[in-house]
Amino acid sequence: MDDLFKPADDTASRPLAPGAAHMPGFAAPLEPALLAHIERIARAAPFRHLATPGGGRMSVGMTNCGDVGWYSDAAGYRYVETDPSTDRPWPKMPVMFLDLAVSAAEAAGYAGFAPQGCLINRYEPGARMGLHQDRDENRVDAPVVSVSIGAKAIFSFGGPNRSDPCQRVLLMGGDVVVWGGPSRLYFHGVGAPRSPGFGDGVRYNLTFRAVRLKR
Ligand code: MD3
Ligand code: FE
Repeated sequence: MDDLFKPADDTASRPLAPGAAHMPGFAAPLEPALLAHIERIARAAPFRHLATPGGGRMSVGMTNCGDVGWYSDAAGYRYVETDPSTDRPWPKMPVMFLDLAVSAAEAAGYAGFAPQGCLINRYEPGARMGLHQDRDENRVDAPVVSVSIGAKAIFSFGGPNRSDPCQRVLLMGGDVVVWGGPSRLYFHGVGAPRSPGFGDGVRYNLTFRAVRLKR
């Protein structure tokens, strides 16, 4: 039981919810390189504001890299192997992205994570993501690894039911969150509070996902 007397460690992972871990600063040294990859990926597969099945337009700009990418239009939410805007495969997932996701998952207790896709979200000032579940992966056995880059944001997460009370956590650039196990289908969202300190600067979020395509 060595762990009992370990000193507090600011870089340690914190349990957020059952099966979920917040790892403050886990990716901080990589932020500039991650940003350079994002900019390169976006030249081949530009950020776009996807249409929702209900006729809305997402305020978050999105693109993907890897073998599968998340997409939404009037036909619904799904993963696709080619970018519908270019009919070309999504840009290859950088080795640095994959290494980061796999090592974060392993540090959180999910050995063997093998994501096929990375959704890249871009939050410009005022962008937000309403409360939702990540269900389109068709793989509740694998975690989602989330990497925050750039501006900070308030992240809200509740429980398995939309009406469950929400907790809030401040995510900074360089933070990683791994969501798996019982928390994998928890409702969550990203707010854009109007208070000072929020809404200036662009935030990116990478989410790494293991996906089983519905054919
Ligand atoms: C909680 N993106 O793209 S992932 C998304 O900051 C999304 O852009 C967030 O939610 C963002 O779908 C960060 C956070 C996340 C992902 C999966 C979860 C939180 C989760 C699964 C269960 C509970
Ligand atoms: Fe989500």
